[in-house]
Amino acid sequence: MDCIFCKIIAGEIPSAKVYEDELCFAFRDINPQAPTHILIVPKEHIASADGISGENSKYVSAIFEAIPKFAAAEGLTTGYRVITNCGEDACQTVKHLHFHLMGGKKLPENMG
Ligand code: DGP
Repeated sequence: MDCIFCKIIAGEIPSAKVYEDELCFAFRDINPQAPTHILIVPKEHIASADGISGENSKYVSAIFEAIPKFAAAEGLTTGYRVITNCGEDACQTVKHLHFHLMGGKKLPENMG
């Protein structure tokens, strides 16, 4: 499958890795929108939030269990934002489910 995030997980494309376990992989966004901008992805290819089901939701649980640990490690004591873009209207550019963890500054209130 020609998926850039699958290639990052496999180590075929370099990334600034933050964390990895058997279910999820986290790395720094190549085009950061905030001082901390980490992408957390499931190790199984799921195309978007629209593909989450009872069969694969363990990946999403693992990601959301890891997020507070990343936030603490990054010193995001005054808050952070977690978003996922799903599909064309949300401008999803990489078709592998990913959650953006952003913080380290006051983020804009308006999200579109
Ligand atoms: P989205 O619009 O939600 O699909 O965001 C995709 C994000 O992925 C975007 O913020 C840039 C990031 N990205 C794309 N290609 C690469 C890459 O090769 N390496 C890294 N680290 N990030 C990437």
